[in-house]
Amino acid sequence: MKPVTKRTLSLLVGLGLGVAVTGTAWSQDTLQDIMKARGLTQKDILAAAKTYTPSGGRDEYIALSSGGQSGQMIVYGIPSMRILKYIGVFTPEPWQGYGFDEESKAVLRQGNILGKEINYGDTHHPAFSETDGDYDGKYVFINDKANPRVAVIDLHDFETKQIVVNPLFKSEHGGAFATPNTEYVIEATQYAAPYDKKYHPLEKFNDEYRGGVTYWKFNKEKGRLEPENSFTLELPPYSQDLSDAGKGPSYGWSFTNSFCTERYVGGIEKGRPPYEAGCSAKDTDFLHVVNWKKAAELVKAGKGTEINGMQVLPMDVSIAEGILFLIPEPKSPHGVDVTPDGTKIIVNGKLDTHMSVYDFAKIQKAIKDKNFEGKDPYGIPIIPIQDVLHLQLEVGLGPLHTQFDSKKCVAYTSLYVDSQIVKWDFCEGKVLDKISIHYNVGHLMTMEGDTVDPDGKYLVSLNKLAIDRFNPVGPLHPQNHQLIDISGDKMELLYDMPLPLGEPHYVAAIKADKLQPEVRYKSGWNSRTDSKSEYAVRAGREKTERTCDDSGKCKVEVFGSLIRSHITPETIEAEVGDEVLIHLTNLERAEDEVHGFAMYGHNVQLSVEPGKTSTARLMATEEGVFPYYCTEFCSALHLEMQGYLLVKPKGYKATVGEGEVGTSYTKADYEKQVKENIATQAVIDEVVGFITSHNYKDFPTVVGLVEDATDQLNFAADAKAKSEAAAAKEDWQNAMLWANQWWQYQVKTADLGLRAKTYLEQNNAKKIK
Ligand code: RUQ
Ligand code: CUA
Repeated sequence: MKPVTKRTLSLLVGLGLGVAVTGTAWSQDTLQDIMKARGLTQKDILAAAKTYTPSGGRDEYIALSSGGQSGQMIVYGIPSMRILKYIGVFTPEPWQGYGFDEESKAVLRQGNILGKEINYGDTHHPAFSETDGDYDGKYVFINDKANPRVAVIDLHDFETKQIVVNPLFKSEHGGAFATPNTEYVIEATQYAAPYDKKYHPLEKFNDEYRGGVTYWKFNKEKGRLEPENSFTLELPPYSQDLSDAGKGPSYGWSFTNSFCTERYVGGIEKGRPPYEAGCSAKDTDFLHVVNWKKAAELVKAGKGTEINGMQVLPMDVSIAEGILFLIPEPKSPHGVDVTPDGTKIIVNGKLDTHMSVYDFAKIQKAIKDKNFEGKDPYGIPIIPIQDVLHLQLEVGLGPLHTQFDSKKCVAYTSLYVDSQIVKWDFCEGKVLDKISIHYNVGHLMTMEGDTVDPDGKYLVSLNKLAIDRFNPVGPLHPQNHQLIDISGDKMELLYDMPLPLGEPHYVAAIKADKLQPEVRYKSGWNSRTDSKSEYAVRAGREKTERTCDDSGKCKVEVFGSLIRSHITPETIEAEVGDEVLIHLTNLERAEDEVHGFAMYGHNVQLSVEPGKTSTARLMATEEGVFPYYCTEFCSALHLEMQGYLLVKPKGYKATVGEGEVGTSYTKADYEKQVKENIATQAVIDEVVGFITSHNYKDFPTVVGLVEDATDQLNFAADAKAKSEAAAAKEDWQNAMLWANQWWQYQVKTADLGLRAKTYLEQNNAKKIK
């Protein structure tokens, strides 16, 4: 194999040269020159070394970020801060075909509200599924504030699998939070509203408007939320906010804070002071303390009331059964966070400069002793704050959210107004360090920082304002995720990453090795239901059917395939008025090759990853010619991966003869092509010889490539036979075209074979014969 030998040789030479170049290009002088030219300090270089990930390198953590009002999620690596993927969740995402193929539409449309298609979401808080309070790498949940919904994303393929609509709430901010074994995913209301869908005047706010917290039951085996096994705790019309689930000693309990417990109703049009004044008049609001384990048992025992199909535990039941309590918390707090050991609950002041650390054991004692200072207007017992506080500590202006370090008692809190992160000790009540960020930090996140076992190492500050940090791109600025090294005593700012997709509220990071995403689907797979697609097709079994019902309505149904580099079928014929269903299965078995499918004028765009079956549905309302093609540059012949949908007028009778299309070919053309094919076959044989003489079966990637190559080689044999049959009839036109097709398959075989060979060489495959 000459070309390959040459390549291998040049690779070796390249490596040798690489060493030599390393010696000079990065010598002291050169580095200093670059530092000087770019105005970099020693500290900058150190920060760069901590984040720079050489080509091919991997990140230690994978972050899943809310995409804010883009309704998507953002996946990026830490410490490199390289964006890896956007995941369509509540919003159509054409690259992934999300909201364009019928399979994903079925998921997106689960999120319809009042019969209306909702095509965006205001995503806030991603939550990883947990086992024993630690991330297990299986699922991630995300909520939608604008239209109270929760979505499930499966981490085996990073696709959205389910959307559930809260049937009671009209607004929701405090979701999604998982309980320690993902028994439930917690979602709390924000702006109170009546549970029913009727008109109720604002004057009836106290009596007919309600807050609440929903516990969505999660089925871990199926990977789906179960609305029928979920329940909601009815709560007063306070603006419930974030929640956190207890763990360790506080397992079975959850904590939800609130603001606007004044139950203020604005109306500046009527001369009333605005919401912001009326909602922050009191000095304290309420932390809701809920025994969710007992609540679930009560619902099971039939103590709930069904409203809009959901089990609701009325307030009087929760009060009588002793599962719901309130504790005052300083003025309009924001996040509530349970410490990793589950003994303390930390409330962030927002309009108060203090952090309030509550002691769970003291809360339990107060409940046991019935030590209440009174009741709220709905009869919920109020636990006196001074009896359950561990401590309060002044940390700065606008504390919003807290995350934890691997070091015991160490927490980090975002200070929105000060634009700082404060590191502090929640056991002793000491400020340890502060660092300025740019600017207006909302959430912050440490590695696995809300689990029972935080990793420390890095912190990401999610800043709302990126003004002056990046090249200007108009009045709408990106957000700024700043990476901070927290491994030492002092926090060190390492990197600024602009995030140009909505306002990401929260992000959670998981150790990368906990994720084992698949590289391809089982053949003929509906990825949204995670089951075999009824429309899957095997190679050579592609077909198109046109059927009409008694009313004369016709349907064209294509069971087609995609494989380098053609779409089967290459022509689809329909008549005006037909419904056209195009099911496409990607037959590639190697890891990489996704094919797309786009068509003129019909809003069709599929992403068909290896093994996947996707369906495009369209109505042929107009006659015409509609080219379609593959949208991924999948091989050298990708541009030729094309075809036509021909929509004929109704009852169209062919009047034009078949005719000759394109160029004519001669016997000489055919013979020239055959000669080339024979030479190509020699190359293939050599590559095959190399692969089969090595232990390629030990490499799943290579096995996939070999399977795909074998497919192509079989297609080549078929085309060869057709070309020879045509040549026997001296039909040089078809003989030449089929000979060329035979060569196309050979090229694809060779391409796959060479990739397999390179892989074997790079991974030190052993010679076996
Ligand atoms: S919130 S910036 Cu939507 Cu989590 Cu606090
Ligand atoms: Cu498939 Cu381009």
